[in-house]
Amino acid sequence: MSDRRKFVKLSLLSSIAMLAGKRLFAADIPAVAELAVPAVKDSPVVISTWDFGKEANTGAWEILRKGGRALDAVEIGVKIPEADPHNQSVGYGGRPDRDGRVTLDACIMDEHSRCGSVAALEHIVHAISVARLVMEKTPHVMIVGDGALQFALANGFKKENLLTEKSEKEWKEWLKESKYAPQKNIENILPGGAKNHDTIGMVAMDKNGDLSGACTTSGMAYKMHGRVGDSPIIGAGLYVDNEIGAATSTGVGEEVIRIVGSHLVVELMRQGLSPEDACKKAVERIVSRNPQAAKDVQVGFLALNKKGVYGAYALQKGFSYSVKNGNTEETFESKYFYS
Ligand code: SD4
Repeated sequence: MSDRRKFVKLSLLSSIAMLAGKRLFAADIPAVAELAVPAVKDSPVVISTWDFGKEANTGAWEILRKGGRALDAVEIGVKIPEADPHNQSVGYGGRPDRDGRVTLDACIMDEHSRCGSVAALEHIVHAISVARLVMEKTPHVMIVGDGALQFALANGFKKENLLTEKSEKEWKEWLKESKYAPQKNIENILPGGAKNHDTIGMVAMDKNGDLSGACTTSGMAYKMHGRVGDSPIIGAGLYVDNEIGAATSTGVGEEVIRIVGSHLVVELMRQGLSPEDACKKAVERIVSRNPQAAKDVQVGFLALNKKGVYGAYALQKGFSYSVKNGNTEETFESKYFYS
């Protein structure tokens, strides 16, 4: 752990102790999972996948710092990369499937275990907001494909072309070989060597100590039409249990779905593991179940517990995550399994 990170962790633990009315000495610091404080009231925090999570966190923080709800924060936060045409893995500008169609997957979950999801949604920039409406306005959890589009249009969303010139050009280049070949930590090497990650997964805790999460993506570039990854699947790409913590994932969704990854991470935290250790165990589960595939792809988990402690772990080097709270705004490199 870097000195900076140790310092942040120590500051966080000191704040927890202060909130609990105790003075903290280095020798007294218990293992994070043993802390007896139920939630860090007044200490909001937001964490999200990858370096571009930093910008999304800034949006979320605007809600959190004013005492707003984590659910609103994560929705506002992930809408930033969704609207960014330069981000070619989320929302507008996302890379298409192999038929040249941009299809989006997204889900959202709140502190009451309410959740909503859309998959294979076309023509709507803010898939996350459609997912939230599924949660709030329907008796269902998940709506896919044409049904999701119809639902969005009926609720006032605008139909748009999400395929930008840049993404279209790259897709046409890809068509020359038409090779769907997930690569280590990159998932697909694109013409010109550009990287093809990634999804934004975000989890946050608000002033009241309540947790929510959101996850949104255009999925794996050049996937088969109709392919759905982990990101919109509650329990796979995202899970929130307001008593315990929240987790989200990124990388090759098929590997995450097989172990119902984010739910597994939360359940491991319930058993007392720290967020980082829970993420590590989930990664190890992927390796033990499918060692052949695990060697050649990237999966990263990110988790936040009810005490405001966060952590991550990935299969391969290269997974980063961004954190924002009252003390810090930083991007960290995750630890990883294959050195
Ligand atoms: C998916 N997990 O569709 C997403 C994509 C992703 O790195 O995160 N790529 O499988």
